[in-house]
Amino acid sequence: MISQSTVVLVICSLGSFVLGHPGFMDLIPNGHMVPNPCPNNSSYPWHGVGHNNRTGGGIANVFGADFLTANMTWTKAFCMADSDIDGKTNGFELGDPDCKWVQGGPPAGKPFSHPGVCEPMTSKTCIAVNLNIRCI
Ligand SMILES: *[C@@H]1O[C@H](CO)[C@@H](O)[C@H](O)[C@H]1NC(C)=O
Ligand SMILES: *[C@@H]1O[C@H](CO)[C@@H](O)[C@H](O)[C@H]1NC(C)=O
Ligand SMILES: *[C@@H]1O[C@H](CO)[C@@H](O)[C@H](O)[C@H]1NC(C)=O
Ligand SMILES: *[C@@H]1O[C@H](CO)[C@@H](O)[C@H](O)[C@H]1NC(C)=O
Ligand SMILES: [Ca+2]
Repeated sequence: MISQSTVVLVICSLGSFVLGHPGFMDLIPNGHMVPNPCPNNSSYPWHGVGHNNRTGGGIANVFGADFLTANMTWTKAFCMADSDIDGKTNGFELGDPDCKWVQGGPPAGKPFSHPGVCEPMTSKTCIAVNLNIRCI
């Protein structure tokens, strides 16, 4: 028999979903220090990398959706993709431009920008891509 607390635990685990979760941040290069491209609170990293606001929760952003498609694995294809269609690959934005990073190892460089928020945010293309992004 499945206890009520087990059910609650499972639901909570599903609720934490994509990349707001410390475990998920370890699955991408520089996952704990992705820069916040928003004008307000720009000194706080965007810990919910796969989400629409920097603290995470809710539905996935474009990068979070691609992360799920890649089975939460930093594959060459996922690294080379440009999830937020701002002309920079996910690997470039996260400091792994040559897609060499292996989980647990040091990334080639520092994170450059956000792979799930099209930048510059004020450009016409980006405003359309970033419709669900919330600056907080
Ligand atoms: C961030 O997004 C989540 C999911 O939509 C929401 O629950 C949370 O309230 C948002 N945070 C803020 C500060 O708006
Ligand atoms: C993800 O896993 C599914 C099911 O095992 C598999 O069919 C699919 O090819 C995998 N995708 C990638 C990108 O590895
Ligand atoms: C954060 O900045 C965005 C974009 O300038 C603005 O729309 C939003 O209202 C700001 N949020 C807060 C809480 O100041
Ligand atoms: C900045 O973040 C802090 C801490 O999360 C929050 O209390 C504050 O309201 C935020 N300010 C803006 C302008 O979003
Ligand atoms: Ca990009």
